[in-house]
Amino acid sequence: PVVQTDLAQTDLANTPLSALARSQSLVANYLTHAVYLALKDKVTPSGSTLQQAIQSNVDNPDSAIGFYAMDAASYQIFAPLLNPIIKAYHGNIPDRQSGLIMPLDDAKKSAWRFEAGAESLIVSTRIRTARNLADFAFGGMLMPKDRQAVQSQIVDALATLPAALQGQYETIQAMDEQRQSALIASHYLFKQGDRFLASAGLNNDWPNNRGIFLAADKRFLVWVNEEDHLRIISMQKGHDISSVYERLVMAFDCLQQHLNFAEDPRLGVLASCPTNIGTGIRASVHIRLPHLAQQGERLKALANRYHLQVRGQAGEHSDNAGNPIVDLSNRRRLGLSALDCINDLVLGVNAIIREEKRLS
Ligand code: ADP
Ligand code: CIR
Repeated sequence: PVVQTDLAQTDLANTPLSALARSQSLVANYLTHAVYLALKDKVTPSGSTLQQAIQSNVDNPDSAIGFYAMDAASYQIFAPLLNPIIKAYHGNIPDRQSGLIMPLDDAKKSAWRFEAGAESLIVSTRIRTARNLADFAFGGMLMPKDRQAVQSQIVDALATLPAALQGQYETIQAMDEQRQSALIASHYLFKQGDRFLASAGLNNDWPNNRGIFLAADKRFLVWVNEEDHLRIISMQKGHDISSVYERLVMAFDCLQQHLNFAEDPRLGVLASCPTNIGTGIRASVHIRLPHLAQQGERLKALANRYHLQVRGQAGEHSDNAGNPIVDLSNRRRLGLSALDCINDLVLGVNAIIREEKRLS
């Protein structure tokens, strides 16, 4: 149940924060009067404040979470607000986050089997992990010169990838519009941030110093300076999730030798959005569900039971009305290993496939 923030009853009702009284986000739920007073004058190393971190929620009362961290230190400084949000989203905060990205063992490999019939339902499989460089502000507070430095460090690291993963880095600025829309439509490239990201500062100086690295076979990608400094992505058509994961491990092992990622012993990798901390892993399938996709609430309830999230085929917050293909992904990323995140996906997708078959 949602406990409404008590801000509306106070003399803070005239601040922009009063907007939260109309929101059912996790921020609105946990930003009590006392927590607000304790945090309102704090300033983080990048110069950001609570006001900036929750601006996306103030502008967008329909936020589910409502918080964007502007730097790694925000996770300590705003802990009285963030800790309950993190627990509510991920389920717990571990004493230690381990197993960020690890090799796939044979036991897991054989456990990662999709239900019979998956081959005709699963269109494609993708695993991404989010990372930020420890020595810079996160995207919402990144100044143009620093965004450029982030991009150039990442491009240098990409040059060291093994031959099988080599490809090209393209800036969005250098792309013509046609190529940009074609890459977005084929699910490779990110679009300009939506209203949630815009209010968090993540579209500042768009599209400068943003881009995408695409391996020659288009099965390995890195997004630069989208919501996080890096989104490291492995994807391919079909449902061979072990191959998708093994490719991600190969790329990650190389990149982590050249880049210093923001991490916390308990919270794991740190990200702009608190939903992406821990392992940063979102493993997803695009899956054709002719029956369940038409029964949104039923699909969502089933997905919830298996710790999965349902998105539209064009990504988060996309309108998917009438589309039989949905995006299913693991919801929890903190307090479980990368392998466990993917286990969540496999178990949940199998249950959903069984239900879809029952309905057909
Ligand atoms: P994120 O980058 O956080 O994972 P989005 O939901 O914005 O989040 O998705 C980004 C892009 O990745 C979108 O174009 C989406 O369609 C694409 N995508 C996600 N999962 C898959 C998948 N399994 N197969 C193909 N494309 C995918
Ligand atoms: C929100 O609060 O709704 C947006 N800032 C997006 C949150 C991230 N989405 C998610 O659930 N993984």
